[in-house]
Amino acid sequence: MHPLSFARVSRLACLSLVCLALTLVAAQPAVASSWSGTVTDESGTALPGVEVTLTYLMEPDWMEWVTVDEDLTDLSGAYYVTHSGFRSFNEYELTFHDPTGAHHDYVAAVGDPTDWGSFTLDVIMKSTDAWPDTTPPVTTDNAPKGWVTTPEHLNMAVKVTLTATDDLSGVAGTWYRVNGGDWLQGTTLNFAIRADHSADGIWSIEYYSVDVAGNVEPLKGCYVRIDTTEPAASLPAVQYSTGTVQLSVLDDLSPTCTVRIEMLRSGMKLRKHARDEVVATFVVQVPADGSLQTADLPSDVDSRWYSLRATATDLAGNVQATAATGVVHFKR
Ligand SMILES: [Ca+2]
Ligand SMILES: [Ca+2]
Repeated sequence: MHPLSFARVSRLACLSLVCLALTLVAAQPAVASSWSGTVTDESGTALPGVEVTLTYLMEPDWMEWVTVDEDLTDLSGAYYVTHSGFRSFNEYELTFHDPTGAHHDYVAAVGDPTDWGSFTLDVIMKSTDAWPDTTPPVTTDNAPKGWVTTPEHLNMAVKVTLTATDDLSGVAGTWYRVNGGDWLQGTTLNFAIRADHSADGIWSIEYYSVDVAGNVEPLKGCYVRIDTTEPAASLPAVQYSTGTVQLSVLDDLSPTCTVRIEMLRSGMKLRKHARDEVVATFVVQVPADGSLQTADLPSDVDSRWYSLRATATDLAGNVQATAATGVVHFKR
């Protein structure tokens, strides 16, 4: 046997390192989720031949449910479904269908991308003969109760999840529509929030669910209100007053705004080197449609010139960043 040359040993060593690296890459576990368990009837008897389907509500086409894996339960009622890849989905569901029709379909709304790993889910499928189901499902929403504003939510989305439950036959599906549009089937709605304010608005959501027995839930509803735009108060440059000031406020979504008005002892008759000094502050609630409004001045201010600063706050809590300014000559 020939002794190995140094060059050949080096080449073999390099090759071994490459093989080792490839092995390490191959051994790296793919990002995957899997669900397994058994399907039985109410008496605990295994149900073979049940169709198990794993579906994802995909992004960016988040209206579309996509089947990613299917399995049939074996003789012991066991199933296994899995998915590998990235977390490019919003929500997933496991559905169980008994093709013999002897048992109600079962839908497990099992979660969102934060769930990632191996899960066990044992399912009891109820007999279609057991009880007549005359009660519709109950659906709830998790829409935010108040306004969604800037800045902490910018460039994100408000996600509303509809959760339906049904005691007997199980939920067959949930439908919703936004602002009276087309009815769509699904349980997840996303409302964008954009830094350029282009997604501001008020959306009304109507929804209902139907159970496997065909009972239809009465319509329910909720709102998503997104306002990332600050209101704008404005003042006439110069006004003469015997007890009131005029102002106007504009906001796209709030019908009224709160305006804080400061009166400063300065303005057109400002003494040289005198500093602005706030002598009175008052708050008024006015329509935010841009129309000219009149507010009473505090009763205890002296007759003289004042600078005015007005800052509006809309119903969502957005505050005008740059105060409106003007001057007023007040004389009783
Ligand atoms: Ca029912
Ligand atoms: Ca606003």
